[in-house]
Amino acid sequence: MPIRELQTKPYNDQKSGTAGLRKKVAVFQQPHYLENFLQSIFDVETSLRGKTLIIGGDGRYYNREAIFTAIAMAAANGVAKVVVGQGGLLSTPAASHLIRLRKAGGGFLFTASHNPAGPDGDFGIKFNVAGGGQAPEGLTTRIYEHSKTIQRYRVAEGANLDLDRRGLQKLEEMEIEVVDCVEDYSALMQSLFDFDRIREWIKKGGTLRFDAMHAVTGPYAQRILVEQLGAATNAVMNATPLEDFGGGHPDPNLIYAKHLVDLVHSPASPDLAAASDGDGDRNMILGRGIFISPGDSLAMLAAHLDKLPGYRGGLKGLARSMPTCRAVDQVAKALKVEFHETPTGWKFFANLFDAGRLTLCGEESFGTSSSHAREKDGLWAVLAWINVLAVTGLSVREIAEQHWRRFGRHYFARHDYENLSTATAASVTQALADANAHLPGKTYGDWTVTQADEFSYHDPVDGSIAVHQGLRVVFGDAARIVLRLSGTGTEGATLRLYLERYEKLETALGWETDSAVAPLANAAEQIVRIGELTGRKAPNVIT
Ligand code: G16
Repeated sequence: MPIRELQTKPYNDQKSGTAGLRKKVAVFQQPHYLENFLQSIFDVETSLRGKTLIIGGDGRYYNREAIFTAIAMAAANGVAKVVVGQGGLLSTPAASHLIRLRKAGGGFLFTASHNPAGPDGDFGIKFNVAGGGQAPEGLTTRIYEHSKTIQRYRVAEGANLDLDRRGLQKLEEMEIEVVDCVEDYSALMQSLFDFDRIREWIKKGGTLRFDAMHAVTGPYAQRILVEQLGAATNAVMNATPLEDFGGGHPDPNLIYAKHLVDLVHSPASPDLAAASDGDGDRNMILGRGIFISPGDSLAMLAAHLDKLPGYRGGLKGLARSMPTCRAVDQVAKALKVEFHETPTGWKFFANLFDAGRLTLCGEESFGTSSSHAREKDGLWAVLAWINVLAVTGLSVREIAEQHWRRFGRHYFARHDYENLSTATAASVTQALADANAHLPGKTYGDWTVTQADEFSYHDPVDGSIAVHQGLRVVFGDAARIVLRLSGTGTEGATLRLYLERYEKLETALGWETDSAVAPLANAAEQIVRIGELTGRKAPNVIT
């Protein structure tokens, strides 16, 4: 099996977004497209030579082909060992954990997250570095620059690998270990949560429903929730990962997991219902008759985390991405712990974790996680909630209501305008950027603008600065409007408008989110004129 050096030409479009390179499957299927990107990584991140590389994916269409290519290229580029999930499966948090556990030089995670899969769907790759987190911006920029000049790539030809057989295989000088995708991750969860207490809670009648949405978390949820914790066999739905995710859209939110919303509003509701996404890093939490928004989930977990075994030492710090509602800020203040507001993108939390300044963080895009990994972790959040229910003996609704009475309530909604032309999307952000200087002091309904600017982030650990991280119009603590461009879409541009309203009045705590944020949506329209500039009457998706 010779190692060959093959000629290639650059594609010039391999710039990583919020979480790696995401494109239509057909784009990845172009000759040498994947090879170019992988070779760019090997050429730039030379420290992978002689190290272990973790490889896995969410099981979507093209996963296996991509993994074979990545392994053959790793062998030709001096990687000492590849650890790959059986069948090519590894959830994103499990892969992040394996990178840390095996002290690997990095990992390739083949996923386009919650984006639909199949021949006409999306594919993607995240490159995670030693330490388990996503490659920082400086590194992805260097990889992109290199990909624009690449002329050749290296590959070991004629490999005959079996991804379904656990154990050791060899390719050239490189060792390949196929591992059970759940085992190490489940051991980590057992070290963080009180499995005995949860088992007892389930035995006494606590009920669960977890939707794996035919994506990667099926085997994880089946093993942990059903086999290890004793949940009923029907507690895990859609547990078999499929190449097209069963034709569904594994984005755990009020639109794509509406059946769970309907379930919790029916007499058949379990005590806790939850879902995760394509690669297992997102989560949605529901209780009987109630949906817990991601910002609330973060704040509520922060308030209860020290009751869970892995966190008894207390919290080192809390953080959220800028557009995420400010509920957790209140908890940080009450607990007197360090607090950080970062740009969108999980990679910004990694430095804080590594520096020991962060224990728990989250994002409005249904992401929550802790210092146990360097990625957000869907099943972790679900287990944390179950553990909180088991320890407190309260229901999801009781926990939420108790929290709102103590801290007040942040109503939050995100309006997405998808598939706009780049020029149209830019005209909207420009309109707000132009208006910003004149906004402070202006009044909209009950609210007066106290600050209007573009968010930039100064990393307190390495001193790097990230600019252009979203526009915000702040009405003191009472409300906020945020506008930014998505970095994960694969078709046209997506604008996200985030609306947040804070109420402390007891009478206001049971409002419907839609009506609570409606006056803010009107204010946003007056300020930014999205309808007029995009020609859209309404957003495509509201979550
Ligand atoms: C990725 C990132 C997240 C980010 C999300 C939304 O999530 O890992 O940190 O919050 O994208 O990004 P955007 O608003 O730019 O579309 P995932 O689950 O898609 O990997």
